[in-house]
Amino acid sequence: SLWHPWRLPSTKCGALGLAVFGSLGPVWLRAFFLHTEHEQRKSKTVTQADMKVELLPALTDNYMYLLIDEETKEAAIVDPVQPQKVMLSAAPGSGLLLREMDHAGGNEKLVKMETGLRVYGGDSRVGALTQKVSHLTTLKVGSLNVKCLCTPCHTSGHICYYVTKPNSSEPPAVFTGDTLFVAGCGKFFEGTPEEMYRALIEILGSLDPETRVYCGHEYTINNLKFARHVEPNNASIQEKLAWAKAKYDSGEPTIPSTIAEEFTYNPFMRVREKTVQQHAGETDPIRTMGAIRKEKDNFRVPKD
Ligand SMILES: N[C@@H](CCC(=O)N[C@@H](CS)C(=O)NCC(=O)O)C(=O)O
Ligand SMILES: *[C@@H]1O[C@H](CO)[C@@H](O)[C@H](O)[C@H]1NC(C)=O
Ligand SMILES: *[C@@H]1O[C@H](CO)[C@@H](O)[C@H](O)[C@H]1NC(C)=O
Ligand SMILES: [Zn+2]
Repeated sequence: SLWHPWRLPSTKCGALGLAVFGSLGPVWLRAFFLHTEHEQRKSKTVTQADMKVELLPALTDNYMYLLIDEETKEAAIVDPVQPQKVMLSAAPGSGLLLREMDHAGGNEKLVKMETGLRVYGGDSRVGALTQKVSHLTTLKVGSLNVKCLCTPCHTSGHICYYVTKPNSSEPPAVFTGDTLFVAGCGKFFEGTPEEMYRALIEILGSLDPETRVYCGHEYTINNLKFARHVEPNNASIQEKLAWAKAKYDSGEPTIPSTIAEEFTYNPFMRVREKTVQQHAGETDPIRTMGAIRKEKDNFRVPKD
């Protein structure tokens, strides 16, 4: 093929993607994550028949992702917040393709490393952006289809990336950056409760319920403590919190979850439930969204 897109969803500044586009034709790179010693947080690989997702913890609580199409070995990097942890090397005629990117700043570094690297995103503020995408723009990573979903609110140009393999019986994946977290959502830095309602309930909430959710930060425990505060009697929340604490204690990621699961414990996905509305003192889902976000902004997370 003429070019190899690597796309990345990103967190803070909208989503990003990368492709390698050599001036003399496609440049194939081998991409891998550098696993440094004594890392507190473990990496993880989720392998399906048709796609592989590698999670690499970065900074304090971020995640970077490598999305690999098993059929063609093309890949994309999502949210390369710490580009120095993504290794790219020329791999003529072979192997893994790599792409890399970061929480904005990393993009410039990568593009400097590899001229021709393409960066996709929904926001002109994204560093080294080479192609701006919009709602329902489709991209390909090898044989995988990627659909861009505009979910403005945390930032006005935020994009989530929904990845499917045509005719596959395996679940899709969605990279949700700082829009949807496990059991939580991003702060409304540049948006409104209406926008987050549209993002979480109407857009992400209508994806295949089995879709794997890969988010931008490991905030699961704190999010579940807030969820428990909102719905103290909900067993789904208690169970997930106990599970998340066990994962945390062994240094393992709590990612991915699924869209269906999020509807059982994420208060921001549950704003249509009476229990959540009653906690907020509201009867309207969008007003409930605004009220619980405001409450979480000031929530003091209990020790346990
Ligand atoms: N450092 C704080 C929050 C940092 C923060 O504001 N993170 C942004 C994403 S870059 C956010 O949207 N957090 C969601 C929240 O706190 O509920 C934490 O660990 O919870
Ligand atoms: C998916 O399956 C349909 C019918 O089985 C076929 O026509 C189509 O070409 C397939 N698409 C891909 C991308 O394999
Ligand atoms: C807890 O959440 C579940 C969804 O997992 C819901 O069906 C149930 O009604 C909730 N329980 C309470 C007590 O709110
Ligand atoms: Zn963030």
